[in-house]
Amino acid sequence: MPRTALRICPLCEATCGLSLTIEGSRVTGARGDRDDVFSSGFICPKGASFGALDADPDRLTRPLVRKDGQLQEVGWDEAFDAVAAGLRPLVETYGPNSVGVVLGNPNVHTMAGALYPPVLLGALRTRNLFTASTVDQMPKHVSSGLLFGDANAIPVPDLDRTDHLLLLGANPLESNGSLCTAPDFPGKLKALRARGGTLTVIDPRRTRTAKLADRHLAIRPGTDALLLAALAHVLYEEKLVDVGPHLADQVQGLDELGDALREFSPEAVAGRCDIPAATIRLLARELAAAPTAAVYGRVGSSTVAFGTEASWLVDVLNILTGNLDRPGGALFPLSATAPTPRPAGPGKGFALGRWSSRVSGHPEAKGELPLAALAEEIDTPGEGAIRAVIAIAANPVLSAPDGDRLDQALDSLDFMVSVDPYLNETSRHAHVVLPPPPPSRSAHYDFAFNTFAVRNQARYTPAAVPLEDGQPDECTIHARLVLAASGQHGAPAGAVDEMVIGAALAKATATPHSPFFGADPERLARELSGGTGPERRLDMMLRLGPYDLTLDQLLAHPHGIDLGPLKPRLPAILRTRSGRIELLPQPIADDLPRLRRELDTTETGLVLVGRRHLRSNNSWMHNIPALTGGSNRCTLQVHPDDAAGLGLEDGRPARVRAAGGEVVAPVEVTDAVRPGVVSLPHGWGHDRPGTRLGVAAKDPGVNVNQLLDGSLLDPLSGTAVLNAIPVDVADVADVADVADVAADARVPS
Ligand SMILES: Nc1nc2c(c(=O)[nH]1)N[C@H]1C(S)=C(S)[C@@H](COP(=O)(O)OP(=O)(O)OC[C@H]3O[C@@H](n4cnc5c(=O)[nH]c(N)nc54)[C@H](O)[C@@H]3O)O[C@H]1N2
Ligand SMILES: Nc1nc2c(c(=O)[nH]1)N[C@H]1C(S)=C(S)[C@@H](COP(=O)(O)OP(=O)(O)OC[C@H]3O[C@@H](n4cnc5c(=O)[nH]c(N)nc54)[C@H](O)[C@@H]3O)O[C@H]1N2
Ligand code: SF4
Ligand SMILES: [Mo]
Repeated sequence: MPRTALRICPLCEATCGLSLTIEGSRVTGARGDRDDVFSSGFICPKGASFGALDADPDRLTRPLVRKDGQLQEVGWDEAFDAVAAGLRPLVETYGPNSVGVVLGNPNVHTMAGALYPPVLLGALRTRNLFTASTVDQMPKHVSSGLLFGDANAIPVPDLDRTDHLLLLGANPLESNGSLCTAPDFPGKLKALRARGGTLTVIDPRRTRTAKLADRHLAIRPGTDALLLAALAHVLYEEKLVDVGPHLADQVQGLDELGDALREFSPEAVAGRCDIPAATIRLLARELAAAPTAAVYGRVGSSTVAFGTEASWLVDVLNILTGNLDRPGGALFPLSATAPTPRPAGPGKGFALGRWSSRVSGHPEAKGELPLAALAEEIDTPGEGAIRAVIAIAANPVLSAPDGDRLDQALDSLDFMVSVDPYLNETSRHAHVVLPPPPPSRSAHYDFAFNTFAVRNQARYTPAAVPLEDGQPDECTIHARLVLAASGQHGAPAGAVDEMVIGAALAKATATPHSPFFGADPERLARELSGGTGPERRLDMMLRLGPYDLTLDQLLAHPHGIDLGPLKPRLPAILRTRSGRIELLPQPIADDLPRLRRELDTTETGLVLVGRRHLRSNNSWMHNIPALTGGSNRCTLQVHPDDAAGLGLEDGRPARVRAAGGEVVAPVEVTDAVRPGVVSLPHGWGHDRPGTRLGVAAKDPGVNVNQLLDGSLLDPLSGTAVLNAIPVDVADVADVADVADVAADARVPS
């Protein structure tokens, strides 16, 4: 008899509730859970393919250990023996920095990824931490750190209540939203328009989101910071700045900011952005006049040379129009596992560049070094070089700049361990691969995404299908990895959770504003409920959190507990040294001359931008037949005028060349991209030997990130520039040595 079980979808940031149909141990269907307090039944094609993804026959089911050069299946004890034997001598001989830790995107989609990497890093004490943030949202962390003193305090647009949304470099109709967790983002945008609100989309491509908007402006890629600076300029010039009574005492630097933006008039930026000055003025006036409004920018305004400036200006505009921290504007969510807010007052502030990378001297941001610098930190010999890598849910060979160099660098390591369900472009280099079970067999709670959710709520779904005999869940894998990496190999996995619980409760009971101040930590530990270590930790975090919830309450409400719409949270959220919002932070002021120089740039050559497809997710969903094919293809989109000018034809292969290399991809002529811009999606290039991705390898596509050499970064955040890349494009017939180019670029036959 089929049964049903609930499972929060881990496949994108929208965190929809799914209702799975299960026959035996197999997921045979997935529907939206209509009773889910947050998603109310919404589902997308990826969620609907949960069963196929869960049962992908290419998923690894047993650990692999390299023996005589070959990866071979072994038992779990042997795998962890190999991890300890591989890592410990390197740490002991060369020190903690000889181990690089690489954390990829799915860590924010698993409980294990939230609960254990911090413990691993605490135990290892390496400064060589690289994550997907530096190919994604690090500019936002840096701007929040500087403005609010807390890199994780990221305001989200109040989608359900706003009257006006200015959206830059995001395509939620395909991505389903990011740093703004909102199941049915498309429906929320339609509802905004239906209630008379205004949606403006700034994107060099006419995306599905742009088609839904009142107004679409096809900006020249890489120039959002200029546009936003001009919007702020108009607010000052036309005396439209009004931070509102709620922020009046909380903002410092208003006058200084006005001075700093003086040169960025609409007339000065119009040519560069390719948006008329009159339109920019209109946008600014509308933003100021709207009863409530929110400015929201994502990947296309983040992974660019001025990513931190643009991210900062997004919030600056929300502040200048009085929309920060008020309903309908941009608000800070309060998740159920956030520590109880401390009383308002000055904090430690946010520091950048407390250390630097060894080879290029890139400053750290939020304790991380740029993922773009991982290859050079491995392949540049000398004291402090990385000799071992722990990669968890990461595929940087495809997601980071210059995959070929990284491919070779990873191959040269003394030791590498991957926690990954697939043998793919990155994990194929590992000496040990530790595969987590499929998602139906993992419990789920969204520690990360609930801090970006447009409505406060808490939902927990236990594993829908029991684990197979002997298969550890991903939390246990992480815990054993922590022990093996830190010289405690052989200790019981549960010891890690109990250690964390002990430390957290000791701290809480000694913290005056904690609800547990003065209590006995050992008694509190005994009172925690939950059948596993991670459940006990979740229970503890809920109890220590702002809503006084417990795991048992979540279990009693399988469709979730609604905690209401977002509420104002200032000033308690501020951790700046001044205790106020620091509108013009020094590192940004120091970087503004670089943005001013951009006003004089006249470069108008062809540039490349990325794109996402609804039925895809970064580099790891090309192996599911239901999610591939159709329009989900690795094509080079080119505007008809450019195609004509360059002699490109729809369907024919074109060679794209840039600083880091070249690739050959089929041309798709479409006026959805603006002239002067071409677009390739990322996460493709599944044709390297030694992988086990049978479906993906049949239509491998090319790795767009091979076009990058890793040297182009947003300097404040260390984030790789992935959009607005200068390229040249030619029909392959026009390229001198076609055969060589084709072989290099591994054109699909
Ligand atoms: N050119 C260009 N490059 C980009 C981007 C772009 O827009 N343009 N986007 C960037 C962005 S925003 C991001 S976030 C990065 C993403 O890049 P990565 O962080 O490398 O993430 P993915 O490509 O999603 O690869 C995820 C890996 O995790 C594995 N995995 C999947 N599920 C699980 C699980 O449950 N547990 C574990 N342990 N592993 C799992 C997959 O098999 C895969 O190996 O790519 C970036 N790269
Ligand atoms: N279906 C699907 N969903 C996903 C993912 C996926 O791969 N597929 N990945 C997930 C991840 S890791 C993330 S971070 C989120 C990202 O979610 P989004 O930020 O919504 O990402 P994209 O869909 O890449 O949208 C970026 C948009 O920026 C535009 N753009 C490029 N350059 C510029 C520029 O200079 N200025 C402006 N204004 N726009 C520009 C691009 O044309 C593109 O439409 O999506 C998540 N959800
Ligand atoms: S929108 Fe995201 S969370 Fe919702 S079903 Fe689709 S992939 Fe899953
Ligand atoms: Mo991302």
